[in-house]
Amino acid sequence: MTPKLLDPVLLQTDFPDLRLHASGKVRDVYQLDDERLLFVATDRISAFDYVLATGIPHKGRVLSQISLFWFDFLSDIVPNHLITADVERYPQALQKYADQLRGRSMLVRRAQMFPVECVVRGYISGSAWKEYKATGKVCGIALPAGLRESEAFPEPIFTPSTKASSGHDENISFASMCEIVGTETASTLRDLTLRVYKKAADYARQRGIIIADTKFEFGRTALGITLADEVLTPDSSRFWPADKYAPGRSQESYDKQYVRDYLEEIHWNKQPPAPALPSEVALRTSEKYLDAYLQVTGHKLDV
Ligand code: Q0T
Repeated sequence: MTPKLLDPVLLQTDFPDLRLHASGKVRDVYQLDDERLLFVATDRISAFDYVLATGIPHKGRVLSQISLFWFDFLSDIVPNHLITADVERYPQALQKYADQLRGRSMLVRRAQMFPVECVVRGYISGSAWKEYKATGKVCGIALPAGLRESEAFPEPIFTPSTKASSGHDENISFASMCEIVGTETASTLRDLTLRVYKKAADYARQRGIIIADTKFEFGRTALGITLADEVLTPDSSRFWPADKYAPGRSQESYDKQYVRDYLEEIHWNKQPPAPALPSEVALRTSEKYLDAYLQVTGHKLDV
């Protein structure tokens, strides 16, 4: 076994002279100028809504490289915000941070973001399963009776959401989305979301991964409606290993199952501060992320 314990883990970016644009649970976004942002994926991991004290070796690189793969794979359907992920081509002012940035960052076009999350679901899980059990519908969409948990929908469904003031996503109807972004834009975003999901999910299924659902964010750039943010990663999607799939029960998460199992085992009350992970849990989780990269792309990520 390789000495993975010694692999450096990045929990916090440190770019004292850059202007922070947005900081998420696991990613930091910097504003370079009016046209360009720098996206940096750290090795942070969240579970049960909190960032844990322990990082996952290679996670930031895996997520960045998975997004890059999909941007290229989907570029015949929709333009995306990527300018380059080649650090040597970043502006001079970033070169002193090249070692921190390599493999885990992207220079992207700044977009006027639409204030909606474009969620598509091929399989019924999570909040959609709860809503279906209670009402027989998901986001106002009528569905056949008798669906079992984790079953495929007859067709993938578009279930947009907005960031509620609580910070949690709130599901909205397509009609509400039309009021927020306009009917024409809403229709275009829905159609793009479904086309992108179908192409990616068909491909992933052939490679042994079920993409149960995923979330896209779009914005407007000089290229028109542009796919932004991270794309079809385990953090923005539910990836299920196809060989373990069976409807009628919840599915194990491809990437975070060891982490969730550990946190349940220690009876963490799911209030801050979030605990650290034992190194074997972090290392097994790291291997799952590396596996996800291999399974999606067909290539090993250099470690
Ligand atoms: C954004 C302008 O990624 C986000 O937060 C994580 C820290 C959400 N977010 C995206 C933007 C993007 C993108 N992607 C873009 N291309 N242009 N803003 C802002 N916040």
